[in-house]
Amino acid sequence: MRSALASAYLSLGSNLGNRLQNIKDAIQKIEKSQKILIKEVSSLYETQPVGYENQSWFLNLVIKIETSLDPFALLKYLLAIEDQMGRKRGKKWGPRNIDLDILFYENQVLNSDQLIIPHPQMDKRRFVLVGLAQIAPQLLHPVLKKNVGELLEGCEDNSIVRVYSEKI
Ligand code: PH2
Ligand code: MG
Ligand code: MG
Repeated sequence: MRSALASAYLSLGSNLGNRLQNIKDAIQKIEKSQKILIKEVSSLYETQPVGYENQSWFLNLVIKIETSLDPFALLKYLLAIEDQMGRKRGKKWGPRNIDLDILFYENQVLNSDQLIIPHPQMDKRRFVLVGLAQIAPQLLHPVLKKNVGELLEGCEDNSIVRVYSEKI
């Protein structure tokens, strides 16, 4: 018997180098895994940097996946893609050619040194919530007990998020 697949949502971002190609390459590498299926892809957004403002604008999108990997194995796979793509780890919240973050994994709540799920900043980041609300407005945040649409409505981050292309 095949074991059940888990649904998860990932945030992809890039603000260094060829941003569009970086996002495309990352999606291709994610798709290559036998253990991950991409189910939905949001529009691609161009977004004002949040946290550390003195850097280039990002391209961001959100994808829904199904996977047989547990959260830690998924994280390991995503970090390996970042490494393969030559990601240099510099300033926290600073420029990066590719960033692959786990937003949700089923309705699991996980607090470890390596990985926090749901992503601890997601409700404070318009660039995450806009893409996520596009593909999963009803999805419930298991800690905040609000759905993604409600989180977006209540989001105090007013940084600019504009559609860059409807389809990647
Ligand atoms: N990522 C960060 C910090 N700030 N701002 C935008 N607009 N998009 C990002 O992906 C982003 C950010 C750290 O991961
Ligand atoms: Mg990040
Ligand atoms: Mg990251």
